[in-house]
Amino acid sequence: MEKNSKKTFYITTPIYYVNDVPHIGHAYTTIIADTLARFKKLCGNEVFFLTGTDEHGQKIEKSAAEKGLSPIELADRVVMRFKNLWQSLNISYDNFIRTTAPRHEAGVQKIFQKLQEKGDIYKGTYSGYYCVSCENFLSDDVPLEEGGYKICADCEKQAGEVAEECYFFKLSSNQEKLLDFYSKNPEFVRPKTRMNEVTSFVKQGLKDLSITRTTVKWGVKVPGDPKHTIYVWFDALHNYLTGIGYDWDMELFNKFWPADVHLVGKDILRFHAIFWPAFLMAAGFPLPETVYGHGWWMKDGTKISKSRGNVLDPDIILETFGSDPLRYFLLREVPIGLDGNFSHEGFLHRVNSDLANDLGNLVQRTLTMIVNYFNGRIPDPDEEKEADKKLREDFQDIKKRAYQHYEEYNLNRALEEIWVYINTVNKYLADNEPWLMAKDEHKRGALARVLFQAASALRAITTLIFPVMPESSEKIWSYLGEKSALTQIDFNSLKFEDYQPVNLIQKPAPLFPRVDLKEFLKEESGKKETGQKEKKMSEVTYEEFRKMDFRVGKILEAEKVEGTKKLIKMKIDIGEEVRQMISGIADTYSPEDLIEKKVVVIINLKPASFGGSVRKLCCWLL
Ligand code: ME8
Repeated sequence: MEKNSKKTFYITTPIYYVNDVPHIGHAYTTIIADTLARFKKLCGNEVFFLTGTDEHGQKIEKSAAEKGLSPIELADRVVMRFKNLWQSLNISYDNFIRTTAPRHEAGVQKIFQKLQEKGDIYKGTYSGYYCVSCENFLSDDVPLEEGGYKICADCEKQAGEVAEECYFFKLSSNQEKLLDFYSKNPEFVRPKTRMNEVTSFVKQGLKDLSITRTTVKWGVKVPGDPKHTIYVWFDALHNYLTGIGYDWDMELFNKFWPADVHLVGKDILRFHAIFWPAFLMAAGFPLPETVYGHGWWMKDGTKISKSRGNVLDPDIILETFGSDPLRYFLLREVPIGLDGNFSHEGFLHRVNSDLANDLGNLVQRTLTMIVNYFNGRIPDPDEEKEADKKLREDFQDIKKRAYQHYEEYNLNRALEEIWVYINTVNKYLADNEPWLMAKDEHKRGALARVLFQAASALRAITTLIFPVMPESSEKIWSYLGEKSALTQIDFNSLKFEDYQPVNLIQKPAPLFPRVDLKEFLKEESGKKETGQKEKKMSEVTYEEFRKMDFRVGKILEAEKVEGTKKLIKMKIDIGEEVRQMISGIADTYSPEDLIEKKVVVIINLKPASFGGSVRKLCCWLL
């Protein structure tokens, strides 16, 4: 889509709730968005990729209280977990929006006021049933249970009755406009099957929507009537405007809005396909191109979710495999519109067969042979033969098909096609047997030809897989002796023939080590058990307690310890001296958040093996 005559592409993920830590489901949406953003960049688009966190509302208020924290303390902690996970997964977002950011809050208030002035918002009284877990009002036709509550169809939790004064948004008056818009823009909701779901819901009739609460304190205040807080979905959906500059950088905003695609799970499609365009129409904004509702990852037939208590922690997989195998698996295993079942067996099967065997072997043997037989630089190859020509021509064909699949968000199909080609190249090597050619002095030219073809194919493949597997692609790219950054390549003009025989090839390190299922499961359950044991702390005697020398200190400096995931090094003023200490808290705090904070420190803890005068720190932030 071209906006303001520039080729821009604006993609968003949902902003995730901060009531609990991220899981595979959140990782999935964000990986899809990252892959599409990277692909669009390779195709020469100017891309803006927005993600973030949804931090207001009753659900967060309640979770924070249960944990003995203020809502913002809980949000700060969980935001770090999200940001760390995105870093581990190589997520290349352009902005991370938090709904507690003042400029977001100001933008939401401005739009609220605008709608009020236009008469799209009015005051009334709401009474009905509210699901805190989904932050959603239940429709009247949901049956009332004996205990005086209703059951939310989405999360199967109890929804209690609420009756309070509130402001309503005139959703009902948008019904015909929405239906008209859907019929003129059949691509607005994708995959297509979900469009029917949305239209039939709207056709059943839309009631006005309560968009403020007086019993929820944790939220954006209604301008001029601060006893009301703005309904969390009204607040959250507007992140797609405030995250791209609305009300603080209108040039940026006008450049990228409307969004090309809001990527969401099918659980929140209705909020995005009904409420969101209605809010936008009322406020006079152009509407987004597409809302894509992807399927769910399930475990043993049940949706993976915090409320169902069956979440999978991506960190355990990431520690063993790094980011690319997880990115590859999630995108390769199922079409994004459908549900998928996550199993470790399925994951390891893919990693071992597609990555270690097919791609890993191709990289290893091609590059190792070039290093072993030609000291890393391929001499003048012989003239192309029929099989070489076919390998080259097949690539153009695969590239065209992969492009089409990426464009249509058929990521599993794109990978499937690319893997067919990877195996064509593996077969080309097996047919030509360069390892036998290497034994014959008269076949140096032929050997150079075959390895040159294989290296050219590998370079081309690397570009095709880059959006999905950025880390491995960049490694292969540098082993191939490429000087320019892979991100500088233009997908559309990429050719098989672009490879230069002058490059100096390096011997590759294994990219995807094979992992045995039994060993992995043993290791994984070990990690889980350790986590559980850590929670059940052993008791200390009074004598032991008395030995500890507690002091209150102030953090003067803080920085992440390079090469570690969790460690932060700090200088702490404890009165009589300034101590250097280390603590494994980087997944909860960022160094800049720690400066000037007060901490309780045990100053006589035995120094751990961090060297020098740095001690491990046992501390509690005050
Ligand atoms: O709904 N499979 O936040 P949330 C696939 N704050 N994707 C999954 C998934 C699963 N099992 N579980 C979660 C919210 N997701 C609101 C959004 S946007 C203005 C506000 C992904 O933390 C999927 O994208 O509950 C789903 O829509 C989202 O996480 C829900 O995240």
